[in-house]
Amino acid sequence: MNQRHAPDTPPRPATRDTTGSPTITAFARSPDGGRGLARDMRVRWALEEVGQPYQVRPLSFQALKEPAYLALHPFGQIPAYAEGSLVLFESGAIVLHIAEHHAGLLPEDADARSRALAWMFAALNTVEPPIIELANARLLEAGQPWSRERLPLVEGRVHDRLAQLANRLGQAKWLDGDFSAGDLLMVAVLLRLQASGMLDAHAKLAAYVARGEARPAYQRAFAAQRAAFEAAPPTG
Ligand SMILES: N[C@@H](CCC(=O)N[C@@H](CS)C(=O)NCC(=O)O)C(=O)O
Repeated sequence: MNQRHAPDTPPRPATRDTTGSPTITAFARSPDGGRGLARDMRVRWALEEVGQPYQVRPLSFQALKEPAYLALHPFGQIPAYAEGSLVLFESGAIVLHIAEHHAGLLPEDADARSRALAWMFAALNTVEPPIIELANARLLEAGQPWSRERLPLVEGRVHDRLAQLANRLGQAKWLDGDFSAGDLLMVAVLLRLQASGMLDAHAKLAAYVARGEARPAYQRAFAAQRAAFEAAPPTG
């Protein structure tokens, strides 16, 4: 998908972009080393699924905390999304906005649509929190005297959640019928576990994630964020 990289300044919500395409914010150089784990990736993926061209405004960590950006994103994080006079933050809200305005990510049938929304919430509210807790336990709490003792508890909570999800998925390809925004967010969340090897204990989920990654739209989004990482000069 065509992208233009704009300078290190936040999107201007009151200014309609002359290309008419939305702008998303992303790390100028992602701390994940271009592995596609930052939350701009799920928005890029959704935009690619629906065939909507977009622009990326890369930002430094410092720029995220400046007042101009905080006016757009109250928590000083990526991604933010600007489209005409609309500015959104929270990756889930942005993916929902994209899914509501384009065909392909939410079913037509009202009940099926509600179930897809339930899976979007489940990905972000029920599955992602224990995964983030595990990342925090491993990275931020590693030096604490109690961290070794606590880690198995945190890992256990992740495994419990994965087992429940694998059980519900069963032999199905996607969570509820055709691929939806619920699957997109769920796969994006589960990908955060890939390097840990924890998905290997849940073969159905590992295969589910691989199906998500194999989608051409995912591949295009991944390549775009990877190219951005590789083009960015190293910091520090
Ligand atoms: N719930 C938010 C979380 C956003 C978030 O945590 N973004 C991270 C990158 S993946 C970030 O900007 N971290 C930098 C910081 O918090 O200073 C969302 O889904 O958009």
